[in-house]
Amino acid sequence: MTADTTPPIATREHTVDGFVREFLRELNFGQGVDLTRASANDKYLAMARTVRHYLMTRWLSTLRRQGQLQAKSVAYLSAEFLLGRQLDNALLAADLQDIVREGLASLGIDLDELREEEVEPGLGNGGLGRLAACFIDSLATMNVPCIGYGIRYEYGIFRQTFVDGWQVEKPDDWLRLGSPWEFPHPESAVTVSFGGSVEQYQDDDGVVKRRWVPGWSVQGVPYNYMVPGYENGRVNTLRLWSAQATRAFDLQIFNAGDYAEAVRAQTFAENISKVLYPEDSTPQGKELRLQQQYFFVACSIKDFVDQVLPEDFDLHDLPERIVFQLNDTHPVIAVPELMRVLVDEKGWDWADAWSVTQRCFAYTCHTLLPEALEVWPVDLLGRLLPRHLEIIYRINDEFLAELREAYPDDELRVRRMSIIAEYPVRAVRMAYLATVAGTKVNGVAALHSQLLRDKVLDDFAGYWPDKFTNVTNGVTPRRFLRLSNPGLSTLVTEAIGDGWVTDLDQLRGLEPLADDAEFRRRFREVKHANKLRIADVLAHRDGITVDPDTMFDVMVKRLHEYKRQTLKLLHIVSLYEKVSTGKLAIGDVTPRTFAFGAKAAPGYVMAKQIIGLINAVGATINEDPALEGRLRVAFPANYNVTLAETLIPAADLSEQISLAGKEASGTGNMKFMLNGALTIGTDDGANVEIRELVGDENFFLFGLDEPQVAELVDRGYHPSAYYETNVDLRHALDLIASGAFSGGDRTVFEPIVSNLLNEDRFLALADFQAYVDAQAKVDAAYADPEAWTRSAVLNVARGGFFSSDRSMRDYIDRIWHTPPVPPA
Ligand code: T68
Repeated sequence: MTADTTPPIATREHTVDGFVREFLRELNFGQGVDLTRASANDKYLAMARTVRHYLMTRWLSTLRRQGQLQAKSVAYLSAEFLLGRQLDNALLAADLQDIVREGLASLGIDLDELREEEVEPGLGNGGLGRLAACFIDSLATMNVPCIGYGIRYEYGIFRQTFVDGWQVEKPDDWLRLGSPWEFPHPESAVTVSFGGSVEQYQDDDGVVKRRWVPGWSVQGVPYNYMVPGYENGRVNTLRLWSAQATRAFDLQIFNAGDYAEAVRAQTFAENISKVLYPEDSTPQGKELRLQQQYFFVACSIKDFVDQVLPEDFDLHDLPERIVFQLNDTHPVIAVPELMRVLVDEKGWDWADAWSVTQRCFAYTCHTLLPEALEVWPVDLLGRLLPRHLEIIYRINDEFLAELREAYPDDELRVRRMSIIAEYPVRAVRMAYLATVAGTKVNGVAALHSQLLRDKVLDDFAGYWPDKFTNVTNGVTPRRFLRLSNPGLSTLVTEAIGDGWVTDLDQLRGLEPLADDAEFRRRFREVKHANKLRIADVLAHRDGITVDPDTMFDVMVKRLHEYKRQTLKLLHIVSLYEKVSTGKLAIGDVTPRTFAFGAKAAPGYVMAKQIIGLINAVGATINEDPALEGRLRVAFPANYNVTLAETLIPAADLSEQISLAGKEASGTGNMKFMLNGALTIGTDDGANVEIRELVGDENFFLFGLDEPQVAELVDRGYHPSAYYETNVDLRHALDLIASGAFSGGDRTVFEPIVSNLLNEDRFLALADFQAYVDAQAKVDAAYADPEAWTRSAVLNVARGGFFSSDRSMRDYIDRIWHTPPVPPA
């Protein structure tokens, strides 16, 4: 018998007493306070650290096993991970919810109160960042090796406040009270360089080569986060990088006696990971942003090659060991970086390096808006990353040569496909670089992928038809059903067992219950309880009162013209106008609470105007005694993941009303469906698939479809024609223009009105009547609670497809080919 030399890993006692002992130890020895003097934050931190201990054994053994097996992994490269609060998810994964609640209660502490202490890490703007968080949750739950790589922003997405109804941004200093979920590893810091120049030299064999002589460097310090699978013993890793000044840099300047300059240099370096750019879908082309992008991918590649892989690993086998998934174009500079590492640092020849690189990357596109496709002017890129620009030029030269062979008589096409744009300035088109370098390119919903192939990247799809694929987005059922909607979770589990938590297709088992009156009664009871819950949150968090006996009509998403919050607003204003002029009896209005949640990018003037208008209309309606109990607008500030978790389960109606052909997918739409809301929506993004699954009779479709939009725009769109011919629309717009919502001042919202009348890029006026008609159908349907509930139950039952576990299966089958690795 050979002795087992593997060192043991500590475990924890899964009992109430065991937990209490650990908790008190953390409180006393970790926080340095005793229970009687502990603040809520002390208790929260101690509890969080105790909970993470319970996941530690699994984390260490996951890492150990991966070290032994060297199984193929996914490296998910994303500038954003919008994680949301961590505590509940950790409790769920470790199956500790009851133990912790009971243990804390025995000490006179209420778990729910401590949960409120957690500040969510808002390290993302919206859908793209939240998708990344759902994906890593699913991979851990499905036992797939994955490492998430991103940036540890010191300030996440800004905290939104309203002053007189206008958005005012406040910094999100989420780290202020301590961050118990992260594990810093300064000893594993890596160095990343920028600037300088490229020089020619001869290697030992006399071959002329080029190499980068950088101008300055920073350090990337890794902070590790646990990504626990659901009750499966696996804990994957999310590694976020924080920028710091290099010690060498510091010392040099310190030694030169310039203390102030040394401190300035330090601040300069730390700026790189200081703040998340709050622009969603509109890249600004700022130098600091490119610094962030290069910073985190260079850290990640270095980390993977030098620290994760075993020392003797042959990099020719890299494509068998890793796939770098590019979450949009933000990490695409990783492509020339890997080439630089292989060619310049490892001394490979170009063709070998390109062959390996091409097999290591895959690219997900998240947009259709032309203005959202990132391009970097060559001036800027060449100044910051001169060697990378050379490498990009060479990739492009070889690609264009290949194209000229394929299309000898079509130089126009060759130029269209160039990675380098010539106009308005010479610039690198990052989406093209990603498409050329990736094994696969995917869109995020069926319609989106189709439009990518047919419109945005049509030349590429013609050249490489097999490169293009679709993976429809999904959301994690752990966070967005099991945790966020305990009432519905319990009801579902009682009906079909709890297998749905990891196999969401099992929700199909609920279909027959849509016809069961008792089940429907209980379903309504849950919805009502969820409304009471959000009413309580809104009262305490925002001082907003809402009536749980009204229909909850909810539109939550980033404020963007293409998403058409204005269309929703026109509907509300029109209703208000009709009631206040007596054209519509208040008794005939379905009582509704219109809930909004939306942040506008700080520099997006029109979006901020629209926020002002929503609040102004809301104030007018909410103050009107005639509308009391009938119409109400609730616009809580600072919509974030935490608020979503209570608001979505309370919704009756989900607003998904973007102009067809503009929303890549949407994921909020899926969360609403799974929580039993009916959708009013256009034929856009994943709405198309939602409607196919749930059936026309359980979905309120309206508006132009994508081909109709294209045709109308081609013909020449004139919004004023709709204003002139549609009385209701005219009255609504006139009411806004009259100053009725701005104390009589006609100038305040004039830009919105004139934009709609003269430009209306997203065809809100064209879809207005169809939208109002669909809302009338909503009213009629809601008037029959039994039929409505039946539809709501069917929405839940048919929503299983939208689990991010399914998305992950699709990525694995179509792109990654990374089999699961079950625990030992
Ligand atoms: C969203 N994109 C899509 N972008 O709009 C949405 N952009 O349809 C889709 O469901 C979601 O991605 C997930 O695929 C974004 O969220 C950004 O947040 C973003 C951030 C920085 C720069 C550009």
